[in-house]
Amino acid sequence: MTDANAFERTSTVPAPDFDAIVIGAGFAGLYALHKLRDQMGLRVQVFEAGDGVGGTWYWNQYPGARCDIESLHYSYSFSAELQQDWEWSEKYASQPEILRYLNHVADRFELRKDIAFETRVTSAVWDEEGTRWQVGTQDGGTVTAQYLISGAGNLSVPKKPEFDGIDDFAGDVYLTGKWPHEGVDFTGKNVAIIGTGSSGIQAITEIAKEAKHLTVFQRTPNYASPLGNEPLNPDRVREVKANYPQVREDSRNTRGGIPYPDPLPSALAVTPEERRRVFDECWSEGGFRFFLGTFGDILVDKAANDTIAEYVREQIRQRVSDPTVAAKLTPTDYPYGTKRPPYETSYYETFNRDNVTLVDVADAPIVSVTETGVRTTEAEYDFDVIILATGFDAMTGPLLEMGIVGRDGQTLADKWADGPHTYLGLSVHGFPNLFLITGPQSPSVLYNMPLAIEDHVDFVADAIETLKHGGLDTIEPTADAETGWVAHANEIAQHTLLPETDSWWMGANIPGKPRVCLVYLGGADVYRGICADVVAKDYEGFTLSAERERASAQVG
Ligand code: NA7
Repeated sequence: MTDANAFERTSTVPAPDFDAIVIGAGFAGLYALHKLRDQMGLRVQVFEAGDGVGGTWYWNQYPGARCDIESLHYSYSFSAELQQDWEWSEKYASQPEILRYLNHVADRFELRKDIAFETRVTSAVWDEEGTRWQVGTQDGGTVTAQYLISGAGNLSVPKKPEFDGIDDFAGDVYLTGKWPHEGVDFTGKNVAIIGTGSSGIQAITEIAKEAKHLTVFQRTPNYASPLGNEPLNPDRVREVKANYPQVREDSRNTRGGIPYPDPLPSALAVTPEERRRVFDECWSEGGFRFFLGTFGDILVDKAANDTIAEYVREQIRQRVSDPTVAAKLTPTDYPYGTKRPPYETSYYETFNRDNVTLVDVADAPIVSVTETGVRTTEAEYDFDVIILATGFDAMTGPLLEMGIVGRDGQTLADKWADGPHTYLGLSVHGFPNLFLITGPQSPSVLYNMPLAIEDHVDFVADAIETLKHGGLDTIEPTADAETGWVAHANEIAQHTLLPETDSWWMGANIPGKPRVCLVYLGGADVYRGICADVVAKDYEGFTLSAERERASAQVG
């Protein structure tokens, strides 16, 4: 049963083609389709640019790709049966295993039939009279829907290669974020990789084992800490599965959506011995424990941050045999955790291998790619293969690529010319019935993504249900609510150490991109409380109205 039929009986304006169009078939799009179609009876169409489901995990098939939140937590919670049935093999699942999981979800909930694959959305224009979105796709088609839900992802538009001459290179060029699905054989090859963020660090460790020689071009060293991956302990799996509802609730009540104990308040309030004990414990636990679990002031107090930064530096120096290489790999000029921390497995030891060379391009930048390799201001290098692990136009990139146009012909690109303006990181004034799943200025990438996604999709579903029950058809944040949210998100960011560091969190990895914190830093638990309060106060900050009814009354 859909509300379209009911609408047709009372209106002279024909119903839109769909109740909702969902963009993307990754974690967000798959759950949005299931929720809206199977639990609410809406007519939903998903558009997906790839030829399979998986989103991030479909595109990022580079060697070494894996999640860095424990698989038992980095998974959907919406189906008790699914979370009981699915068996993860490792503490942190590899990309192929996560992709298998998402394919299983697509099959299990019969999602594929409503997904148009290899169909990229190229325009989405709000039709004021029809009170609907007109969505155009690459193949020239146009369909309409009352609601437009972006599940296009936060890290789905790779940064454009910014090296002159890259098209002249005679060998092969690969982007980690658009890796060939048939894989790449590096045996006997002279390989270059540019970039040492999370993707680069994962790829370097694996490719070094296969390539004849691997040259790593590093502009900024990172504070990587151990992932601590291992086969999943069956006792641990049994324990989590026996308590999953509680585990999920506990997760949602933490800052990052992972059920780790709270950090101690301050690194400066304990003795150096106690501090080291805490760092040692979290370092050996692995993964996000080290970022989230030590002390509550490391991201707000430079002196506190210095203690954890120095701890990581010490670890790097111990693990890299050549002191000159160790020094290059050691970050010194920005605080720990102000770039998204990567997690590693033998990354630093990789630089002890004879077939790996580190080239520091901070002082001698890459000038161009030549026919045979890479030229820096100091030297020329020859390669068979160049890999770009240079990151993404994160958070806003995917949304600004889709040609979204709201009321009065205003483009999202114009509206966001100085950075994103959202309410709750989920909606935009002037763009009614548009929902951004894990959009900019929501906790998004700092909240365990599958849970962040479920929360947002559930919020959207409740909002649609509320409209339906009230005989209403549009929801849009007020200009004031949006201004207030942007100010609130920015104010929280200003109280942290993040704004000073060049990172993709700040939009500072893309030349010309406005420097604004793209992530809500108040914590997932706080954010969830705010959203619940908004709903409890009858969608405070939103205007809910019956625009289509008004339009058809005018037509009539
Ligand atoms: P990141 O974290 O943005 O890392 C990109 C890396 O590429 C980083 O080391 C950059 O150095 C480097 N880079 C980018 N452009 C250049 C140029 N022009 N020259 C040299 N080096 C360059 O992207 P990832 O894909 O690794 O990770 C993204 C997220 O995916 C990650 O944070 C997780 O959330 C999952 P820079 O630091 O800018 O000096």
